[in-house]
Amino acid sequence: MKEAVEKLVETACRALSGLEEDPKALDQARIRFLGRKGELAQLFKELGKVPEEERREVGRLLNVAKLRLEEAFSEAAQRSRDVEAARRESIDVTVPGRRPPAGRLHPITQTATEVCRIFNWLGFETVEGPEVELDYYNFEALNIPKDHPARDMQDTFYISEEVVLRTHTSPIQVRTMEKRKPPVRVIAPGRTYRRDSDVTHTPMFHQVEGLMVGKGISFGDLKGILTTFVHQMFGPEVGLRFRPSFFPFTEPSAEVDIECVMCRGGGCRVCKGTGWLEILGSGMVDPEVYKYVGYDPEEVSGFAFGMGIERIAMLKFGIDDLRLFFENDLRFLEQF
Ligand code: 2NM
Repeated sequence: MKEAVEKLVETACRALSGLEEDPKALDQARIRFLGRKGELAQLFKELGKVPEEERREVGRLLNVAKLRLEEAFSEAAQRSRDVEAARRESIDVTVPGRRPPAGRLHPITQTATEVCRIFNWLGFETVEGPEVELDYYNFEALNIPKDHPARDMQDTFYISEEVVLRTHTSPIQVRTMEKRKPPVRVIAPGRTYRRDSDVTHTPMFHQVEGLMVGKGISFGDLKGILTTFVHQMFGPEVGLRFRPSFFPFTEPSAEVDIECVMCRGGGCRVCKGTGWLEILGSGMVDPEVYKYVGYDPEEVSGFAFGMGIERIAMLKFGIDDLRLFFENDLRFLEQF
């Protein structure tokens, strides 16, 4: 009897191998060995004929054999399902691939890049400079007098008596003029810093400034270049106006307003009912500045301008809160 049990397990295991390719044969083999009238059930029936003293031991062996066979068949059935699934699986090469998650440029970077792209197209070269700047380049050489409010500790981050965080990107233009002989045509983007923090001001913000100096450059050139810029940036239908202003480093100076991009000039909350939005400052470079950089004001003339990138980006994308640019909330940034 013991030999019969062992033999049954052996035969069943041998019969099983290779059957995963053939689910029907596997099912038949399961019925043959484990079925209600199968070979194992037959042996259980014969347990009654086993002599009393061996019956316990043979019974135990039969139960072990049953567990082993059930396990072997259940594993074979799983292998059979795996083979079937693998057979079914085929690759549709026409299905579009999954996109790997990709980052993007910050809206401020996008806007600064777009402004520079337009001026590059107009022949301006992009130049950069240090954010930690000498008082000389940030104020002195720009004709900003010692008692000017911009120089106040209240408005400027001082590193030391002579060193500041630049409050505008104009020092880049001064450094450029110092290094190069006219004609120069440059655009200077970058971070700028002022001790200011409220709903409409952040202590760090971005500017792009431009400079064009050479023989016979006039206020007409300033108007032409800035008009072309506005039409490229906001659309050819957008009107603009030049309004007299004052900067220590330009004379005459003008601020440029564009028709409100929200209400198209009709008057709304964004333009405070005026129909106009201020977008940049400009002017003819003051002869005083040329003295600092070794240019002869009798020989050359030129214009300069500056704009805040956050403001341009808010108008271009219709954003009403400056602080969104600095929170780095992906729900905001993913929209650009
Ligand atoms: C502005 C407005 C007007 C400006 C002037 C210069 C330099 F260096 F040539 F003198 N750079 N940038 C300038 C002129 C900047 O920003 C509102």
